[in-house]
This record gives sequence, structure tokens and C-alpha cells, in this order.
Amino acid sequence: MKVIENISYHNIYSSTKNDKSEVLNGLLNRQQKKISSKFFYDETGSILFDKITKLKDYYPTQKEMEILDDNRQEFYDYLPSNSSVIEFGSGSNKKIKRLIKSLKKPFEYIPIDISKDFLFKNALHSAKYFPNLKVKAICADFNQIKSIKKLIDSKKKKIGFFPGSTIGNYCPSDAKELLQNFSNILGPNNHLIVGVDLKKDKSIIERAYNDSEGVTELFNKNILNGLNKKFNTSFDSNNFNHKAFFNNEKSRVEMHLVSNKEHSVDFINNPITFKIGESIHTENSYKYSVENFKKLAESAQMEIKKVLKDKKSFFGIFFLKVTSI
Ligand code: SAH
Ligand code: AVI
Repeated sequence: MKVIENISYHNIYSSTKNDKSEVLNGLLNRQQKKISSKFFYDETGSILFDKITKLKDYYPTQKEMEILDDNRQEFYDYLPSNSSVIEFGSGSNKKIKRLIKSLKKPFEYIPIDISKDFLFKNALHSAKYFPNLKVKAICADFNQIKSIKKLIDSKKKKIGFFPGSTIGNYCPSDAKELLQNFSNILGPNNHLIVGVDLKKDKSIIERAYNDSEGVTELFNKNILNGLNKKFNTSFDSNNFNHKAFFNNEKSRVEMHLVSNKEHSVDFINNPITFKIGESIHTENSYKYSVENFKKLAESAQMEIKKVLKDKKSFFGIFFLKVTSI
């Protein structure tokens, strides 16, 4: 078997104890139960998300790829050569392939993701696809800034890449903090390229989260299977229905799991009780106007250099620059 020499693997994600209290806190004694959307991403969750990205109804991936394909020269001209390319929440490697091909002599590729097996598999794929590029795969939670920084050469020029509108899964105040954390990892004068799903007709958005093939429903319910594996609980996803709708006032899609019967689930000796119709809020997906996203980036002390959109203005890729940290 051929040994692949241009890849290294780093697993610094180890926060099961914090995860346990975070999940428990979200489910116990709350009017609106909630689970953080980061718990979607065990290996099955990552595979299901990847299936979502190929659905006709899920426009964000198609539109972001269209922007990457139609603007290769913009990326080539604007972004510096010989940089470390750091991808936050890398998932599958179809977007990074396009970005790397548009860059001048990238120095190395550093995908960072919480979903270890999926990350390592895709990083290996990237290392084989780009045999002259160093690949350093880091399994971590975005908030592990100090440990992530230790693995990255501070002297290199850096291009951060945060595609997929994963920024939309954070409420605006957390999104601001996340941008500041990324600025801290990247350092002053470096670049961050962020994919952002834009505001549009509600029916188009709602269809993307209620797809006709039912993959989003499986993805939503799989969060419970993930908890069962991680914490040895016995949630039964058949006791819940998928619900996703656009909340106009907050400009976000909300995903919920709605209990279809009265029942109780034991979570490490804490009974979590559900009434019929009671929901667990599993995800927010904020949709921004270009102006509102610019304001958010400015509030995180980032400079907005350029915004690229697809032909229908469904999706935007924002070129940001770190000013101070
Ligand atoms: N960038 C890809 C995948 C988006 S899905 C795309 O555009 O298609 C969101 C990705 O972020 C998943 O791969 C998930 O595992 C990762 N992720 C979510 N929360 C995270 C966190 N807190 N820390 C690190 N990675 C996270
Ligand atoms: C990863 N993230 C940006 C996706 C989104 O659209 O908010 C996750 C997703 N949830 C349901 N479908 C896709």
C-alpha cells in the first residue's frame, strides 16, 4: 500500500464532560428544550449532511459552488500566494478543492472539524488529490482557540475559509464572537472567506429544510441517535416529528423535534419529560442581507473587502480581513 506522506492527523477534541453538562442544561427544567447543533455531527450526521448538500431542494451548496466556479480569477488575483489555508468546519472536500485550485501556490491546507472520522477520511482524500500540498487535519471544537493556535505556524500568511453558511448556525452575538475567535487564530492582516446564506423568498428557504426526499428529517432525528451513542441514553427518534420553519422576525430557520407522545427519557439519572407537542429546538440557520452581514463583520473588527454573489443573489461569499485581535 502506498504511504501518504503529505498528511498529519491531530485530535485535540476531548470535552465529553462539558458536552454532558451542556446537553443536560439544555434539556432539563426549561420552557424550550434545546440541543446545540454541533451535536448533529457524528459520522452518520456528517454523511447525512453531505447527502443534504446534493439535494435539489437544498440550494445553498449549489449556489456557493456556482460562486466558487464563476469567480476563480477573483480568488486568484486577490488572495496571497504561499499561504496556509485553514478551513473551519470543513465537512466534505468539494469546496476546498475548488478554492485550492484557484489559489497561487498554497503552502498547506489545515481542515478543522469536530467530526473526527469524517474529517480524517476527507483530509486523506485531499492529500491524495493534492500530492504536493501539506495537509494537517485537526479535530477540534472551534472554541479551542489556544490549542488550535499551538498547531499552526504563526509566521505563515493565512487564508481562513468558512463555507456552507455554518456562521448562520450561530445567533448573531455568538457569530460575532466566533469571527473574533477566528481572527485570533488567523492574526492581523490575514483573510477570512465566509459563505453566507442570504435572505430570500420564505418558500424557497422552507423547502430547503423540508426536502421532498426526507433527508433533512433523518438528519434532524439523528441528533438523538448521536446522544444515545455518546451518553448511553435511550431517546427513540420515532417519538418525535421533524419540524422546520422560517421565523421571519428573527430571520432564521428553526429546526425542532416535536414529541408525538407523552414520555420520559432518562439522561444520567435525570428524567427528561416530554408532553405531546413539546419540542426540542435543534438548530437555527440565520439568513442575512448583505448589509446585515457586513454590520456583523464590522462589529467583530473585520474589514469587508469584497462580496461575491450567485446570479440569483441567493448566497454570498464575503472576503473579510482581520484588522486587530
Ligand atoms: N463546510 C462544509 C460543511 C458544513 S456543515 C460545507 O460547506 O458543506 C458544518 C460543519 O461544521 C460540519 O462538518 C461539522 O462537523 C462542523 N462543526 C459544527 N460545529 C462545530 C464546532 N463547534 N467545532 C468544529 N466543527 C464544527
Ligand atoms: C451546516 N449548516 C449551515 C446547515 C444549514 O443549512 O444550516 C445545516 C443544515 N440543517 C439542515 N439542513 C442543513
